[in-house]
Amino acid sequence: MSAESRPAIDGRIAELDDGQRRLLFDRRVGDAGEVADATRALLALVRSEGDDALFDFARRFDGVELDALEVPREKWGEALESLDSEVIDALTRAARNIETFHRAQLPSDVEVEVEPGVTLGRVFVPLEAVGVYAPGGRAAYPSSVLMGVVPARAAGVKEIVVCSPPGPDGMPSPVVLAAAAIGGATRLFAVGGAGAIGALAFGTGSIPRCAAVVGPGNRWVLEAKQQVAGEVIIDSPAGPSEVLVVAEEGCAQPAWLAAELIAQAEHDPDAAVAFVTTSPSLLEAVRRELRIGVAATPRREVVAEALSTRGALLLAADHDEMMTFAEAYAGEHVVLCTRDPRADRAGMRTPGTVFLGGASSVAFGDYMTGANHVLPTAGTARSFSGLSALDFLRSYTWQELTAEGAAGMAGPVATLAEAEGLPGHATAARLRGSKAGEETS
Ligand code: HSO
Ligand code: ZN
Repeated sequence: MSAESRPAIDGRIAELDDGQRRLLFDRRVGDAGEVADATRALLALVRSEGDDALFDFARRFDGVELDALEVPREKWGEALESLDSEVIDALTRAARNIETFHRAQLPSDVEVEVEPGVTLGRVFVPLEAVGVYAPGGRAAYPSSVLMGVVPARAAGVKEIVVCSPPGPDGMPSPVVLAAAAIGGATRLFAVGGAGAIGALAFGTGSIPRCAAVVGPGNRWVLEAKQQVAGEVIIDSPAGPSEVLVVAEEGCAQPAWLAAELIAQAEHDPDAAVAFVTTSPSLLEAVRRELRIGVAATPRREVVAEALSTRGALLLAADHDEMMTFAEAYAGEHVVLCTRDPRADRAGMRTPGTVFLGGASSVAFGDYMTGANHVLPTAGTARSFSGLSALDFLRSYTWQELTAEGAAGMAGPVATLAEAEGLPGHATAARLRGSKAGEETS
């Protein structure tokens, strides 16, 4: 095998050593030590100086002198016109599917009478304003803009604010503008980095304060999101992309399986891609296809680096060992090309998202199926879920007691209140518990 496509790990699961297990299961990258202090200082400036700080950051970090932070509507229109109509059509179709799937997930309100005369409810309401961050440069993925904006719209959020760094012309990239327009964003600002996260979380003279801030970004953006997390909702920590392909003999073509690994590896030299099978001959075939695919891809450097740093080709002793590994891996994307992918899926609790069967490439989900591609990585899928319309809703409860309900509860409530040494509570309950009119006259 050429050095280019050799994965960091290639062998039997049972024979993995401690270092290899750590590489597979501890996939956090970097540590934000020195970034944290710098970010804290930037956020403090946004909080104290608002827009002035943002104009200053544009000068310092983006090298542009901005006249205004907000990008006017006519510029969104110009961006739409500048793009290939096939790109517009594809984005529009993606937005429609995201909307359909996310609307279908909206929770229902609850109303239940827990005791006679005691009725409780829980209602869901959309957040007032939501911020979606879109990175600039090569990471300016219009698909990710849709993944933040459309679910917010599906949840009923009125103000959907996109922030993205200005290019040399003072404008975010046209694909970001177009995706914001197609997705249904309401306002757009040429503001990037930690400054944008602070502006969305705290509000400034021109940027509305948002109750949730989502979207991918570089280390400063991620750190800034962590630092504002106590004040606003943020999406789950999404690091470098990852995929675990789980396959059995005869269930998918080796070239398709290798293509899944290459596709996610091309995102990032830190991407984590792994393949696990019970079949030695399938393993060998995928090894060969990987070699061919890596040699052919224009993004060879990124792919080869990802493979040699965190890539793994693994042989499981049996189906059980294979699925136990998949569960422990807690991958952002899990592809199940097994004899009964639905049954295997039903046994899993830790994936970010699962693709069932050979035709179901992650690429479809990355762009167009309508499921969200903002997903927990680095094993955080054990605790976190992918982005959904739920992230843009909050709920509150309501409680209604009739005279009968109050009469039934007053005694025991007074008992508990007195046991806690809170006589005021006991009185408030007893007053309602006595017969109507007796206490009011
Ligand atoms: N696979 C990425 C999402 C993406 N893919 C955007 C293409 N564009 C999330 O891990
Ligand atoms: Zn992708």
